[in-house]
Parts: sequence; C-alpha cells; structure tokens
Amino acid sequence: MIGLGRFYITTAIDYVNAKPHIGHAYEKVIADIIARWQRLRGEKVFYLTGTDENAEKNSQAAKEAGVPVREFVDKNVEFFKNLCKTLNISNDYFIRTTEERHIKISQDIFRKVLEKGDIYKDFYEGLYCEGCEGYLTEKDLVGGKCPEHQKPPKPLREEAYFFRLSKYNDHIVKLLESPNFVIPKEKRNEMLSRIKSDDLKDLCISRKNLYWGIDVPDDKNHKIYVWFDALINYVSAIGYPDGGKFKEFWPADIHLIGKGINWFHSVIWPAMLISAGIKPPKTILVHGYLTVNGQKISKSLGVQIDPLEIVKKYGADPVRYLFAREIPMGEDGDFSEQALKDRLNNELANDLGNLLSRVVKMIEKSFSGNVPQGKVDEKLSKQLRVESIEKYMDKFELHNALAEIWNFIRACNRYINEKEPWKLEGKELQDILYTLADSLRIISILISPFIPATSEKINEQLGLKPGILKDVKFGLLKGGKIKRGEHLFNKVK
Ligand code: ME8
Repeated sequence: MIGLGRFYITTAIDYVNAKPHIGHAYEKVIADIIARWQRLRGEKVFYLTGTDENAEKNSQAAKEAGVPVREFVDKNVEFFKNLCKTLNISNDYFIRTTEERHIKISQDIFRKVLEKGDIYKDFYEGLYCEGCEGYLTEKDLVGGKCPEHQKPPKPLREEAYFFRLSKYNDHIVKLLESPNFVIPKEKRNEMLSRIKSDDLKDLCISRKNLYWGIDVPDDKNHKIYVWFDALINYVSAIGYPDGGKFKEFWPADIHLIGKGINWFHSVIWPAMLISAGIKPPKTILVHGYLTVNGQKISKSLGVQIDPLEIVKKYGADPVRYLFAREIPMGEDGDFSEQALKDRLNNELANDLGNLLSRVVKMIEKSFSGNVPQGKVDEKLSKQLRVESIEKYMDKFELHNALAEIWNFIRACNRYINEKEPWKLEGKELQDILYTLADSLRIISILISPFIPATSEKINEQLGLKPGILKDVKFGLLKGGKIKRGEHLFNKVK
C-alpha cells in the first residue's frame, strides 16, 4: 500500500488559440486526482501540465485577432494558468513550449535523431489538417473532411524532413502489446489494428516558410513540426538529459491524454524516444471526450461552457467531483449543469455536508466541543472497504472509488439514524460520537484527492491535521477540539 517511489504524471499541453474549454478542465482535474492519490500513498510525485505554443493554429488565431502572435499566446496562457489555480490543480510545473530551455532541448533531440540516421530530407506531398496540426491520408477522411475537425485538409507539396517511423513498426507493435502500455484496452486495440492494417509510414516532421515555431537545427528555412516539439515537453520540462528531475522521474508513469491524440502518444512518441535513446513512458492513459448538454463542444456552434465561469458559480470541488464521479475513464461523458446541481445537492450537501454538521453539533452539545475518546463500533467501521477503493484507484476507476467512499458516508448517516444518539448519554454516547468523528477523519483523507478544499474544511472543523493513506485505520483519532464552521456546501436550485 505504501510506495516510496517516484511518480511522474503529465497531461497533454493545450493549444492556446482560444480560451480553455471544459475538456481541458476535465483532463487537468483527472490528472490532479491521480497525482494527489499517489502523494497520499506516500509517493514522491511530479505533476506536469502546460501549453503547446508553437502551433500554426495559435499563429492563425493571433492573425485573426490582429495581435502579434507572441503577445497573443502570452495573454492566452494566463487563462490556462488561471484555470489550474481556480480548479485547485497541484501541478509541480507549468511548461510553455516557447521557453528557451524547451526550444533548445527540442533541437537537441532533433539533432540526435538526425545523427542516428532516422531523419532524412525528401519531398512531402499530401494533405494537411490545420486543426490536427497533422498530415492525413485519404483513409483518414470522412466525406473528404477530417473527422475530428470537420474541415477538408489542404493539399501540400514541399521539401521536408522525415522521421523514419517505419523502422520502428515492430518495436511499437511489441510495446502496444505489452500490458498496461495503453489503458484502457479498447484504446490500445484501436492503435494496434491501425498499425496491423497498414504498416507505419515515415512521418513528415518539418514545415517550410512558417514564421512561427522552432527552427530545424542549422536550417532556418524549416520549422520543426509542432507535434515533434510538443511531445518533447514531457522530457524538456524535467531537464533532459542531465537534470536531476529527469534522472529522478523519467520514464513517466502516466501521460493522461484525450482519445483524439492517442496515435501521437502511443505510436509516434515512443518511436521518437527509442530513436533518441530514451526510455518510453510506462503508460498512456486515454480519456474520452466531454460533450456539453449532449452536444460536441464547438466554438462555431456556440456549444461550450467556460470552465472558469462554472467554477466561479459552483466552486471547484463540485466540478471536480462531477468529473470524477460521472464519467468512467476512457468513456465519453456529458457535462450538464443539471447533473452538477443534482450531485452537489444530493451527494455533497446532503450526504457529506449533513454528516459533518450533525456530528459537529452533537459533539458541541454533549461534550462542549471536545471530541470524546471511545471505542470504535466495528459494525460501522467494517463497512469501509479500503482495499476495494485502492483497487479501483489502481485501475483508474475513479468513479467506482468515489461510489465506494460514498457508500461509507451513507452508512455513517444511517448509523446516526439508527442509533439516535440524541437520546443517549454516557459511555454509549461517547463511543458513538468517537466512531463518527474517527470516520469523518478517515473520510476526509479518502476524499482529499478528489475534493481537496472540502477535506481541508472538514479537518478545520474537527481540529485535525491532514492525514495520508496509512492513517486510514480506525481508532487513531486522539481527542481534538471542534470548531464549527459554515456548511460544507450550499444547495442550489
Ligand atoms: O491536442 N473532452 O491540444 P488541445 C475532453 N496541443 N478532452 C478533450 C476534449 C473534449 N471535448 N477536446 C480535447 C492538443 N480534449 C495538443 C496536445 S500534447 C503533447 C499536445 C483533450 O488543446 C485533448 O484530447 O486540442 C487533449 O488531451 C487535451 O484536451 C488538449 O487538447
């Protein structure tokens, strides 16, 4: 149960051509829950997120806005940083791919792969989708359009650098076949069947005549293809090749990404790494897409929710809770304000909020706010199935872990209803209130990765210090002075 190891988790880095959407918020929150859970287990964690700034689409958007591109990205990055702050994201670093360090390391890796003989110059002729910042084949198109961006790709012919991706075909197949390289399995199978139906082709990794982007080393006429530089963020941010953090944390334990960019992470990235003599990451964890009220997020159709607004209105914890509780890992899910309100009112305010306020009030009334010592009621404590929560977390079934925690919260409420402590006194009452206070201490630990601010509020009201997973054992609570605070959650209409 207790790890003493290192745990490195990353999210994708976001394009800054527009403000963040709810999908960006979702990804950061899920990674944050996993990062916080690992810290709770006693691991030393490094959590990385950031922005993908060298993309042509950022420069296009700046042009449309009539703002110099650097100014434009500098301004938009703030929304993403602010999103992290607002959502209580515990990232250890926020990488921007316009950082000098990242530019240098991207060029170093390009050079390394070139020297290995895995990069060559040729002519590229094909279809380029600006939305994907990627080249498509006829096979990828649906009705002549990129299925992801609903736009026809542009034909392109230019001299370019190519990466010998084909050389790594068998290596990548083997990697994909190894257990847990891509989670969930269905997402792994998608990649495998794509490779098996059509062997890997070499990949064009430069663009000509672009103003914005990272120069190909020793060739200013070409910019490095944005995906080649973007993926490198995962190692540049921790100081590849000599930095202490790189030595400590690489290979990454988890790259958390959305399903649309699985190919880049499960196929292209490991091939780049192997070529550069760097170990591939351990796991690519793929999440599904969020819709808003059942519709695909679309700026042009006005289907979007500003995550910053929604957090301002409901608070970070209800939004975090909804993301983790509502959408099983790997599946698509819907974000609706109604679902958020329902979960906030029922599960957060009623189940958890009321449990705390009932217990706090009873301890105030009967023991002047001093938590009594007592004996834990095993009938209640047995209803907490910690091993099962841990198993769910190991499998990234966050929704099941939360359901399991909530089973226990409800069991505590039922326990109060059954025991009717307000009719009791003496030793019997002491034991019941001790059992409940100790249960709340444990609940506070278990919910802390999901809803950290709420966990802190519970600790404040119970006069507790934050605990870690090894403190999830009944009977550890030693006294304490209650400090009644506000309701954990206010119900909304
Ligand atoms: O793809 N629901 O950036 P991005 C959930 N810069 N997640 C979603 C989503 C949705 N509706 N739409 C997108 C990029 N995402 C690249 C990544 S990584 C080296 C470079 C996810 O801003 C998407 O799949 O378009 C990705 O994981 C993340 O949001 C950023 O998307």
